[in-house]
Amino acid sequence: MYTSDTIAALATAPGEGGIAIVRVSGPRAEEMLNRLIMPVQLWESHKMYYGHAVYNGETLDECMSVLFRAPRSYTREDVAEIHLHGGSWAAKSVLDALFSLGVREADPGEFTKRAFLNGRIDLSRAEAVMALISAEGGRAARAAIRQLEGGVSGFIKQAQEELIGLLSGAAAAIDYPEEITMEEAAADLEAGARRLGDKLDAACDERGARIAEQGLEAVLCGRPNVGKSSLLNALARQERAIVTDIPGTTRDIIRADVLIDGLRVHFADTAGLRDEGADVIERIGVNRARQAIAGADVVIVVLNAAEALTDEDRQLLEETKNAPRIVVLNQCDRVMKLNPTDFDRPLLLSAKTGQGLNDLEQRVAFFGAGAGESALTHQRHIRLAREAAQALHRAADACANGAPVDLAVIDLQDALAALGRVTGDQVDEKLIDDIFSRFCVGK
Ligand SMILES: Nc1nc2c(ncn2[C@@H]2O[C@H](COP(=O)(O)OP(=O)(O)OP(=O)(O)O)[C@@H](O)[C@H]2O)c(=O)[nH]1
Ligand SMILES: [Mg+2]
Repeated sequence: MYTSDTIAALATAPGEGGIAIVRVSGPRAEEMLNRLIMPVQLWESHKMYYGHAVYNGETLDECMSVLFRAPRSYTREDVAEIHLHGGSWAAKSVLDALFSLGVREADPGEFTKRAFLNGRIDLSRAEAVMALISAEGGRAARAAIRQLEGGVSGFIKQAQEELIGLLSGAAAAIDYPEEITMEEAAADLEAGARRLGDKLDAACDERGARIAEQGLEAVLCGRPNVGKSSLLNALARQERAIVTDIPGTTRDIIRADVLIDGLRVHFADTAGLRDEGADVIERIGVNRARQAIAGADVVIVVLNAAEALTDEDRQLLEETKNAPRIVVLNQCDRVMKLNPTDFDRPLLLSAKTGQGLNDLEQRVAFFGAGAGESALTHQRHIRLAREAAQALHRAADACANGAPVDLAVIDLQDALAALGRVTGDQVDEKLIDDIFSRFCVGK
């Protein structure tokens, strides 16, 4: 067990709140309860006791206290929690009392760091704790919870096992040349390394990770007056953008964030695309619109169903034909001039009546489907998994080019070391400190 002193910190968010929890971890946790909590208890593990926090004869607060005896605690050390009334005064005075009794103030992330050093969680789970604290959308939280439950560790462990299998196959060929020929060994190694490299590459889908963590960028575009701003307002359920019947109303990019089935979608309304008749400001807006289209995860091409196609419409359809896109025939509450069969899976919609709005949301969400569900979502994991995949592909290439198996073995060992760094089987202290210092105090 990692030996340590006794630390304490506020475990709940600072400021006003229903309760404030002071957490103590280390060999002196029980002693601290005995010194501060009245009446004195036998402190049966995992049981809440009612009492008062008293120090130097002064009652600091009424409280509920609990002792989690090692190893059945968050850090695997003895952990005491004192639940006080919210607001900062009671918690601060209890913490001050603890510090004056020789308990040290915890560093950011130190509780979780102890959990890691005592082997209760691995590094990827520790990072998940941090991701969960800062997760915003439902999907980011789910990815973090999956990581916390060991989904990432499980995946990496399985990859490590496959790698060890490949390594022992190669070792067998080197040690027992009469049992297995080098050609056979090289062929097996090549196939196995390639397969595992591809699998790791697939798990490093950065787009999926980014969408799960930061949300999906959806850009509304089209020529002036087709109803882009009306559509943005309908999606946002509030009047974000100015709507008029004057072409060229929107100049700047207007954003609205919407949560669709737990996926955060950032909708952007843009200036109507036209080359002629636009003043300087509108032309700048049109340039911004083009940039937004280029960077979008999904482009929503808005057409006016009640008017015939114009050259601008045709140009936009041509420009976006290879992009992830949805073609919307808006204003379908009016007499239709456009024929839906002329378009690729068009969506009939009316920003005015709301018809088709749900379908649009579902179609948009589809572009984020699966994002972060199976993939690695953490930048550090992605970097290491990619490093491992590259080493595996190098090993496969070496085998394919007839290089000796020993050479491929070196690459396989590199891959194994990279995977080991994901879960912390092989980590240096600096990295551990870096990771835990990004936590907040009390976690
Ligand atoms: N009947 C009907 N009118 C609509 C619909 N959507 C928009 N409009 C009208 O069309 C006009 C233009 O709407 P906007 O939302 O400002 O169009 P826009 O594409 O943002 O236009 P620009 O900002 O100029 O590029 C307004 O008068 C809207 O009320 C719709 O679905 N049905
Ligand atoms: Mg507009």
